[in-house]
Amino acid sequence: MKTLIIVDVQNDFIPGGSLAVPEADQIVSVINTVQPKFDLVVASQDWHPQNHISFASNHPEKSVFETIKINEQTQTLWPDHCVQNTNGARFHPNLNTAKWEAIFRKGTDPGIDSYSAFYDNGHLKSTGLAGYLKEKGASQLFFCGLAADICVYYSIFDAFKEGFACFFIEDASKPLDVEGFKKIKEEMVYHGIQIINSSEI
Ligand code: VGL
Ligand code: ZN
Repeated sequence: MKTLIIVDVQNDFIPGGSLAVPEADQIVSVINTVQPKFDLVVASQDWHPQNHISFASNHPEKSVFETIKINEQTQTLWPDHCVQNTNGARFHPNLNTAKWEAIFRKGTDPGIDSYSAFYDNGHLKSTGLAGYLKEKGASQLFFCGLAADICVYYSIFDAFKEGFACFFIEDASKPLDVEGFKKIKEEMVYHGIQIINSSEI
């Protein structure tokens, strides 16, 4: 069963948003084109409270994109983004949501960040996505969205560890850091995650 997981295609990650991913607007029509090819479509939504620990604005001595240590973990400090119930947290207005069966929200706990659609960054709490997909009988998971090198990447690796066959749809995703993403793609190939284009689905 082919399942599409659309990661964080939200206004704050689109050019003009507070944490814009270059060329992110270009993937919206690609995602809309591929959705009918799937048996199941779900999405994740970054959904932070204003006092979220990942916001540089909540650490007065620190600046945006600096890293800090929280409970032994490295945390990048981001501009405020995807604040619950704001326009920046909404999905891109042209994204077709008609086929989505469920939306999994993440990053809601003020004290811990959550890049993956499956688990928070400390792997302490699950969003329920893995159990949901298993109950639905999903076997092949296709990932797309934003940012390819952060939330898509963490989601794919969690899914891979859960035993799902994973595919990354390259032309339906964009990274924040194009250079750094080259290494991540090598890591994907090494682990048997297939990198494909939307035309191959
Ligand atoms: C993301 C940074 C912080 C993402 C979310 O969706 O890739 N990146 N929060
Ligand atoms: Zn976030």
